[in-house]
Amino acid sequence: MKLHNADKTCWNCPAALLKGNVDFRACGQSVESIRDKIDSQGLLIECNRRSELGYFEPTITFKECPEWRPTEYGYLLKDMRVMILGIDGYLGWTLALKLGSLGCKVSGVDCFIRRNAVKEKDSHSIVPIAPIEERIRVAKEVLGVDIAFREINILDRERLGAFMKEVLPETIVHYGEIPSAPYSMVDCDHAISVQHNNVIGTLGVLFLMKEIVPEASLIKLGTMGEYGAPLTGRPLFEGMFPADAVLVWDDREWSLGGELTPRDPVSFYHVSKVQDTFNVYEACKYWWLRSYDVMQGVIYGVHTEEVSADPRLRTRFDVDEWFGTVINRFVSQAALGMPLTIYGEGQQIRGYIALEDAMDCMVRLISSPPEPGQYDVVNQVSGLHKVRELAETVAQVASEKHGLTVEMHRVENPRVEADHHPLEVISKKLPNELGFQPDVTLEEEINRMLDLLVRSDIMMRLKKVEHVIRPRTWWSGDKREVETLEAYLPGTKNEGGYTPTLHTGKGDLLKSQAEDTEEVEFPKMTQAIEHDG
Ligand code: USQ
Repeated sequence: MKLHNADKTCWNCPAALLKGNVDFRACGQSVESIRDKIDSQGLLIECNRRSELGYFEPTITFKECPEWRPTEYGYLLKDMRVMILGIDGYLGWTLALKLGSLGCKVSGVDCFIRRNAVKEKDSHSIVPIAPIEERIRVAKEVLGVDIAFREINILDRERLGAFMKEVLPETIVHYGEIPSAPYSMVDCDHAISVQHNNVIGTLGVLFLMKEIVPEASLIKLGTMGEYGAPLTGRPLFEGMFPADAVLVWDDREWSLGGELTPRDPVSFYHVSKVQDTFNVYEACKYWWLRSYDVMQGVIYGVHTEEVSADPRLRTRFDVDEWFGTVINRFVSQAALGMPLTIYGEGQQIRGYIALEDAMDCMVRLISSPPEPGQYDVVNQVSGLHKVRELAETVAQVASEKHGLTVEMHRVENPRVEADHHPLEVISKKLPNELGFQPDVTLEEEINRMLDLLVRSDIMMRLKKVEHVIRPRTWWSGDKREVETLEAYLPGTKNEGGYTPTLHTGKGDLLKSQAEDTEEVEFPKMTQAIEHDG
């Protein structure tokens, strides 16, 4: 199988020093006009990894370049220096271990906002996590992975900038945000702290990248929640309208191709992500930074090969009303014997993705940097589900695999969100352009979570946070526990109704793979570890 990024060239490589000859970041020209110029006059660059090449044309492909090596995620730059902002979090830690195992040079910062905000809720990670120094030590011991860590708040630009200068990252993964809709709706102070940390933090990162590592790519975590769920049923494209989209009004017609699509966020937290979108988009335009903005579906699960390799390597797992995402919460409610809290009618549809699949997507994005000046968006989802259906699936797995009896509670919805609504999502770039195929089924991951949660030591930790699971944070500002509207047993409701559509273009993917049968051998994981250590 041909790897998805085999034909990308120096043009996409963070080691290419484009500014050596033409500083087109400052010239205000479009990518197209620059490309024309390159085609007609030629463009010479330097490579900061292969100085022996001197000045040359940026036409060497990843497949041809010895600095890029094949992996199951595509060609990956050898020893790629990746900095993770928010490395102590649910996603940051998991990705650090995966990248380290693949031979990347991983660095990261965190200021433990997440640990502290969960404490504020009188909760803790259900899966115990050690202090970061200990986690890093175990990562070295078990996986042979080195992680360079600094305790830095991303708002502290001086210290973050100094660390960037020291590491010179070739990719920056930005997970360093406060990731909770309910937390941002607690009161004015919480809303301000979420927006300040997320929006101002990201803006500062963009300025630092411009100054210190303009060739690095920024993989920025957004959320599918930026789009909302338009009641018209308009498809949720990947950030921008496709070339053939048109606006028709008053007997006239305009192309919408390439314009950012409308956003309709569902909390002050989601608004912070929308604001980030615009700031990142502008930075790519003004300074030729390059970024993938990742519109991730609601994440769930506990497993990747690396975090499951040793109990001390596990990532955090939250189930409280602020930081627990819905599937993780339902599974823990089932394990505890608590009724599952379905908000409102439970007909809300969202995009979801398992932790392991999300990490797979991230490695692919890291391995395939955008071009200078390119702002691109991917919708990172593997399935669309109604909340009520999720509850049914959790109940089914809990009963069949663990003999648990589960009860459903439809409760008052503390949020302001549409209940019955259509949803059509486009998610084609990851499968078609980056070779991603989801590997984890909902049932499989629910089962893995239950296996972990029913262990006596974990169950003890879960029981301690029982009192913070049922929601009491209302979008109205009220603070009172939601009331049950209806209690019922799984399998007793007639589902039916609207079926959402997820366009992945898998058919196209299978076709293009069938056409290209080149064989590639992947280096073994242990080789990568040896290489790193
Ligand atoms: N819901 C229930 N019962 C619950 C919890 C949630 O019915 O006990 C419903 C909500 O009303 C909502 C849906 O489930 O319609 C999803 O809720 P969620 O809290 O799992 O996800 P959401 O708020 O949409 O976004 C969440 C976090 C946000 C984070 C995002 C992570 O609030 O902080 O960024 O998931 S990501 O996975 O990247 O989208």
